Amino acid sequence: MKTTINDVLTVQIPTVSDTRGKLAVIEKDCAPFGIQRVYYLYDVPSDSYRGGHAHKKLYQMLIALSGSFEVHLKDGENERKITLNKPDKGLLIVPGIWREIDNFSSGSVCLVLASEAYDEGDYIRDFEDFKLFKRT
Ligand code: T46
Repeated sequence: MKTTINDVLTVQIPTVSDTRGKLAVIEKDCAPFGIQRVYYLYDVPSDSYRGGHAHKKLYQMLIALSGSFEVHLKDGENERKITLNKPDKGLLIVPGIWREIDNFSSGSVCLVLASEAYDEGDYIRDFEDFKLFKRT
């Protein structure tokens, strides 16, 4: 699969702001895939390590609803680290990208919008298998 870390985009989530606070809206221009699933990580210990896998078909958008964490991306050739720390910033991760998530701040919440229902068969959880997948 030919996707690279340069295909991973940081997206500005449109936000309506007034004296009562802020309201962020995600519609299809912002998350350019049909959202089939929403889940979130919370109560994450600061030394926790999550991810450590890639997906074959799944598109996802990660949002730091609260606090911050780091997302380490690999495409088999290059690496990139992105810190998510704003609820109006989404990270659009395309299929075929290895991700590891760590350095969670206290109370952080990672919201994930996903293009498919949960399917363990879509995961590549071994990095050597991932490198093989990228060569095909
Ligand atoms: C990703 C990062 C950001 C389910 O039963 N349904 C689900 O929708 C998901 C996502 C997970 N699970 C089960 C599978 C495992 O037994 O929950 C357990 C923990 O899943 P996992 O170890 O994959 O969790 P993370 O935080 O390492 O990864 C998750 C997503 O799986 C993954 O797609 O990109 O969050």
